[in-house]
Amino acid sequence: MAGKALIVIDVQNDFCPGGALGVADGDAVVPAINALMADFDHVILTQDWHPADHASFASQHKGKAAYEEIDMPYGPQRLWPDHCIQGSAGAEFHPELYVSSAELIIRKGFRREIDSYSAFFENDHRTPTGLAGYLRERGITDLTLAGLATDFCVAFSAIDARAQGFAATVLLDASRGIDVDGSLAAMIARMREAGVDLR
Ligand code: VGL
Ligand code: ZN
Repeated sequence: MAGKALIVIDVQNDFCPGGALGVADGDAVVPAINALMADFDHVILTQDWHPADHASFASQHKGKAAYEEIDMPYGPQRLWPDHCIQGSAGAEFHPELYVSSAELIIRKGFRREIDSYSAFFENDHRTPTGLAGYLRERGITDLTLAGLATDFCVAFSAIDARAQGFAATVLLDASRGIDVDGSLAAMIARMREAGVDLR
């Protein structure tokens, strides 16, 4: 198991029911993910971590509403309700998640002008988070991903994992999607094309 890591994506209060960007049934992933942790030598968490004036927030764009898509210098960007603001209760991990099992917590989306869905690259698909280097240096080759949301941060992380040469499995039962404009089906198809093992 030395070469295998569990990557837990954004299991934070704001993505759980009642949160600012609550994913339906999002909190249901917590017991499944906690149980999985014991099977892995490496557990890594990601944490969406935005400044209060982040450019992915609809509130920063006059006349735009949440869930609309706009063009940013780095490409299309969907707009969201304000969520996962640095230091806020909404940005904290779900209180029942076994956070202490994690050897690394990777924060993303902390630069005002660019969003970051993937655990590997910001949304320009070029600026690395450092995760690939961390995994390579530690001899980790096989990734299992689960968390929130299936069709955004989980999917982009899994697709980038494949592009970076890692084996990637996504556990759909331990993930939940947002599903805006058919995004869940579209991203499941894109993951499959990228060689992600969907279970
Ligand atoms: C996410 C939308 C905005 C996610 C993060 O974790 O999937 N989705 N920020
Ligand atoms: Zn976000």
